[in-house]
Amino acid sequence: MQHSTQRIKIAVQKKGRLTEHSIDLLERCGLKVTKSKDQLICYGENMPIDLLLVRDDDIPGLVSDDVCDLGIVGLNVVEEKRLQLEQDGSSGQFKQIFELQFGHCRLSIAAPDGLEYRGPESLENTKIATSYVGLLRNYLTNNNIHAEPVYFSGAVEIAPKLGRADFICDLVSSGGTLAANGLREVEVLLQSEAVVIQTLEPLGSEKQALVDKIIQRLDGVLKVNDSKYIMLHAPRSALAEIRALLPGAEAPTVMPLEGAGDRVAIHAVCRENVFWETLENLKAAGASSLLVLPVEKMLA
Ligand code: PRT
Ligand code: ZN
Repeated sequence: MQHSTQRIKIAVQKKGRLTEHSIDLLERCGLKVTKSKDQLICYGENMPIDLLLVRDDDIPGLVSDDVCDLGIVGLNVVEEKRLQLEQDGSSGQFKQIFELQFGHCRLSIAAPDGLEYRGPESLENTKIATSYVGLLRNYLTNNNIHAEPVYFSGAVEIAPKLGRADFICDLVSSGGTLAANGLREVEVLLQSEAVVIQTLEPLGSEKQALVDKIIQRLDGVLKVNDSKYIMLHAPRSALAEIRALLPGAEAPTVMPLEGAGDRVAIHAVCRENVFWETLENLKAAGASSLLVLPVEKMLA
C-alpha cells in the first residue's frame, strides 16, 4: 500500500482552455485517473498522483501554500501572482520547473483602431483596462510611463467603447477578439504558455523522485510530438549527403542489405517533422523505399 502522505497533488484547471491538454499530457505520461463524484479530484489509479481540479487563478496560491505539490497553469497567471506576492512582502513561494508548449498566448496592450500610436509615450496619462494589474504596473514602471490601470475582471475589450479606458491590456492568441472589437495590438508585455510550477517546500526524497520522473516523462512526451522515425535504402556512398538531409537526427543506424551490393538500410529518429520536400531531396540523393513513422514514446 502507498502511504497517503506520499501522494503527489497536482493542481489542474477544472474547466477551461488548459484542462483537456493538461490531463491528456499527464495521461500520455502513463497516469490513469478516475474523477471523484463531486468532480473536484481525479484520483490516480496506477501512480500515487492525484489531480485537484480548480480555477486557474487559484493554482499558484495552492502551490505556494503547499496544498498542492505541483500546478499546471499559464505563465501569465504565474507571473501576475508572483508580482502580487512580492507586493505583499512574501517573495514568490513557488518555482517554475517546466514549459509545456501549449496554451500559447501573449499579454498585450491594444489601442482602438482610430487612435494614433507613436510608441509607449502614447500611453502617458491614459487609462488602461486590464485583469493583469500587476504585470501592467510592472511594465509601466519599467518603462517610466505614468498611466492608470483600470481593473476589469472580464470582457476587457469593451472598456474603450464604454469610455472606461483609452487602451486595454489583455491576452491575445489569434488576434480575432481584438479585431472584432476594433482594437489593434501595439505592445507585447509577456509571451505565455502553460508551465509546471512546484512548491518551494522541500518534498522529501520519495516525492521529489516521483516529481522528477513525471517531468522526465513530460519531456519525453513533448520531444516526440514532432519526432518521426524514418527508414530508407540508399547507396553507402551517399551516406554523408543523406545524413545532412535528415532533420534533427542523431547518428542513424546503418545496416547492410542482403544481396543488394553497395545499398544499405538507414534508420533514424528525426526530432523535427519530416516534410515531403525532405523526402524528395533524399530521393534525389539516391534514397529509395522511404518510410516515415510517428514516434510514440522516447526515453533519452
Ligand atoms: O474558470 P477559470 O478561471 O479557470 O478560467 P479562465 O476563464 O480564467 O481561463 P481560460 O480557460 O479562458 O484560459 C486559461 C489560460 O489559457 C489563460 O490563463 C492563458 O494562459 C491561456 N490562453 C491561451 C488564453 C488564450 N490563449 C486566450 N486567447 N486565455 C485567454 N484567451 C482569451 C483572451 O482573454 C481574449 O478574451 O481569448 C481572447 C483572445 O483570443 P483571440 O484568439 O481572439 O486572440
Ligand atoms: Zn481564471
